[in-house]
Amino acid sequence: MKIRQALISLSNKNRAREFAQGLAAYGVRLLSTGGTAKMLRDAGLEVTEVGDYTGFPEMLDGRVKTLHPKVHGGILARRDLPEHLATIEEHGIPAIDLVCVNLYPFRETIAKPDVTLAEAIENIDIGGPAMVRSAAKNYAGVAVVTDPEDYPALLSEMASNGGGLSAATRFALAKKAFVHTARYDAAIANWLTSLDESEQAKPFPERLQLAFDRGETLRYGENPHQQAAFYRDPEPVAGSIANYRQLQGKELSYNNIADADAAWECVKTFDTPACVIVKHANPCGVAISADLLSAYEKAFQTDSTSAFGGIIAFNGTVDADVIVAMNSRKHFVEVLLAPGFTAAARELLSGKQNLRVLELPLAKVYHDFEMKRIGGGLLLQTPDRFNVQASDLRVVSALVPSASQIENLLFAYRVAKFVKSNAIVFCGHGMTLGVGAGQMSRVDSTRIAVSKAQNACLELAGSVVASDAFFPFRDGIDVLAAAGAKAVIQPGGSMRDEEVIAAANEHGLTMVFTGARHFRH
Ligand code: 93A
Repeated sequence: MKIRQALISLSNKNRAREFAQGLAAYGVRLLSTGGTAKMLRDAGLEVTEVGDYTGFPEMLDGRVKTLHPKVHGGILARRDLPEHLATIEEHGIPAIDLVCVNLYPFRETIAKPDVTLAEAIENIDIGGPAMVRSAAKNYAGVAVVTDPEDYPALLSEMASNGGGLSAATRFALAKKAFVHTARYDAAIANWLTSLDESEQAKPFPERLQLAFDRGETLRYGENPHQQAAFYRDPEPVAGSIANYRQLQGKELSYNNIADADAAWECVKTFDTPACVIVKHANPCGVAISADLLSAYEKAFQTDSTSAFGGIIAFNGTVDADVIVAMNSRKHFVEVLLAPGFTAAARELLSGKQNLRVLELPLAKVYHDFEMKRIGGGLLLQTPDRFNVQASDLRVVSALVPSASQIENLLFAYRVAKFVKSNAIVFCGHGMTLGVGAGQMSRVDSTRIAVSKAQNACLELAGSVVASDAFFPFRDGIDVLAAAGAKAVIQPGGSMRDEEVIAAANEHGLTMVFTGARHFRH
């Protein structure tokens, strides 16, 4: 289908000049609204203004520009129905074969801190979505372009296709167009319903905008009999797992992505070189060190059995030494992720074709909310942004922690944040020594953490321990003291804090409270 006439009406005019020039080069006649027409004319293109075309000027401060039968008739007429073609002919309506529109910037407008309701209302585009929807409905005969990113590919398709676009391309454009208008309307509805009686936008969660892009269909979900897909944020925040670039390896599975996310969020929290090994969403080895190689060696040591088939994340550029160390341990890894890999590391990795290697930019930016699907709805919450600092600590025991104990306590508590509750994490020398995760009782988590350290032949004498929530009884303290721990970090706040602190003093432990817990379910 050769494109003869196009209507271009854009708020975001980026790259529009090149696109219009490309269209004009194929002999396409250009129609445009005021601002867009001026921009194109200034670029030396021949353009007809919609007002001149319809015989009606733009009116009501631009509220009515393109809402006219000569526009919508030209878009909506079915090209395969002789009656339709006769009707537009009778009314002197030429067909419009391509519609290139993007809408008034409603989202950008409401993002401004001092936005008024009146300003937001004026930024509700009416004519633009009408044209987009008309053209998308009639994709059988019309191409609808809503994304400037698509301009170059469309021009090159026209070049190889006699100035036309294929049916498959038009259908793909139509799907994208309906996503565009649906999201636009959702933004309006969400924002308006978030306003209270005095027209002030209420904070989260009322102000939430739920909108995701359908991304990859995954082979299956957590289990092979479950279907799954990855829906992405329209603009994933910097530093999120959704920004990965897969350098090699098999297709990512649902569990791979979930675990990679857990590992990535954990490794992101550290400012020094760090390595995190995750298995079933729980860290089974975390370490910080002077370099990534020794961070890896320490993290692997924590629980080499569980590390098998794990996901490994680094917060720096991975070099060949790290890969050699992994190879020498015959460490089978599902996914390896880092902000960068040296050429030599890439070379070594290319020998392991199945290993999934992801490169993604590191940034300490966090998403705006988390959600969990439950029967009949969604539970939403802001993320756990608490990242313990030395100034948060309150010493509650008779003994005061040393500087090195404080460093290890902070490390342990930062790791505990990423361990499923109940979480007990033994640490020393900037590494995890034993991790107890996901138990229904805290004392069981403590016992598991101790036995894991013993299995790995790791010394717990002098270690520090983090607990993601308060100890409800002294029993956990008795277990960790018997194992050799010397310092404990926990939020505090139990009815039996007195009893727990007394137990710490009795065992010669130092204990600090953080004041904020890290439940993770
Ligand atoms: O106010 S509108 O809803 N009424 C219309 O009839 C109309 N037609 C196109 N807004 C309308 N547009 C929008 O104008 C387009 O969606 C586009 O965002 C903008 C382009 O205007 P200009 O070319 O004057 O910069």
